[in-house]
Amino acid sequence: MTFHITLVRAMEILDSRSRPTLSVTVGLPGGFSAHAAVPSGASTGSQEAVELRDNDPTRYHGAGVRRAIGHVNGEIADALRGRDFADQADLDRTLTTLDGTPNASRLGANALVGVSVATARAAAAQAGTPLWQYLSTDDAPPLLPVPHFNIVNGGAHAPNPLEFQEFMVAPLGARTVAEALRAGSEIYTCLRHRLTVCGHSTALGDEGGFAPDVTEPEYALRLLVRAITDAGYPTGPHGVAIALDPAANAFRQSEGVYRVNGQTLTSSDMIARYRQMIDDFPIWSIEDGLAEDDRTGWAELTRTLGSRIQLIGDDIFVTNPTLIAQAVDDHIANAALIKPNQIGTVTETLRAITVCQRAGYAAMISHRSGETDDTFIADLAVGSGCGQIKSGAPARGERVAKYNRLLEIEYRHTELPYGLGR
Ligand code: 2PG
Ligand code: MG
Repeated sequence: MTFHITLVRAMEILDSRSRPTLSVTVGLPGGFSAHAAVPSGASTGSQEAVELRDNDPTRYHGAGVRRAIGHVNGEIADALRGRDFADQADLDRTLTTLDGTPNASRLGANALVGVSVATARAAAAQAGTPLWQYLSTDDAPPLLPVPHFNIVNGGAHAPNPLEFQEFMVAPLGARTVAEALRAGSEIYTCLRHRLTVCGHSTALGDEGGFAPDVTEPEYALRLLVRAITDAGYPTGPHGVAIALDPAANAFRQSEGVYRVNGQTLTSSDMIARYRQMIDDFPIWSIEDGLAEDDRTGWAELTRTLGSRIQLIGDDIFVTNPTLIAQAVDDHIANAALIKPNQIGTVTETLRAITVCQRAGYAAMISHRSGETDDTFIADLAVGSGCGQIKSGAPARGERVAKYNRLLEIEYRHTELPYGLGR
């Protein structure tokens, strides 16, 4: 699918946390132009591709992105405009070669991913292909993914004392995206009611989930189970299951030592705690249960719980195909979180998913805690056939935009199956 680029342009816009980010426009002949807006994380892995910020304290407290924008409008536009590309991989190779660093630190991963995603969208439009189809590979057939709704927020995403970052509900038993969204919304509403009844705040965290002033993760899990049953859904693999992202980097004290709810815990203590949680609650997936530098703990976690639940690596893998392949060799985790801006281009993102699929690892497509109304990850989830997506609560425009895009794809392409696909 060859294409010729006529226009590359970026401007500074705001994300959902009121921080600047890039909106990139790419134009192709025949009036085919498309935009992409770039997300931004708060709980980041140390090996993520570099998000370029201006660090100019006189604008946006240093968070401006004019340097990255300058790179798009200058060096990147000069290299791409007027050129033909054989396909997305060709374009992305040009971008990473131009940057010349292993972690996109010269031009900025925020600059590269914006150009890469906007080009994918424009090229798909020019070819008359839905974006999800443009992104599909030979490794898995397209599939409508199971949404994971983050309805209780803690950690780096909320000012409450809860160390665990994300408590998600996943309607595994739903038959369609529409059914799953309805379940997520009804449970969210029941949780709001339950929090009010219990005297907790219904303030929201960065991903639209509630951020009650609770500290004990088990207490939050009890609230979730109550909300699921209040909404009339069975819990578990045939109903609504729970997925956690403790994001353990953030409550790691030192290597292999963690602090949760006032207790100091070793990696083995954490694993025992997770095992008890799995026994007591309908948990089907845990992401970043241990910190990225705790590889011994991760191996033990995988040996102990890997046959019972999904164990996702986020901060430890940062969507990096090489790091995922290394983890497969080391028997660490059995799934990876996939965030395009952690690695920098669409092609590298697809490669990370392919590494997972060929190794028998699952993959979950993910938003960032700082988001825009961009819906690229919905198409990526469908096209890659990975069967799972998380985009925050079933509330707040920037979260719901992705879920609504899934609904639209489902409505237009009734032939697409829904589910985990495994
Ligand atoms: C995570 C993400 C998204 P952030 O840890 O999985 O939920 O958070 O974007 O802050 O890294
Ligand atoms: Mg995470």
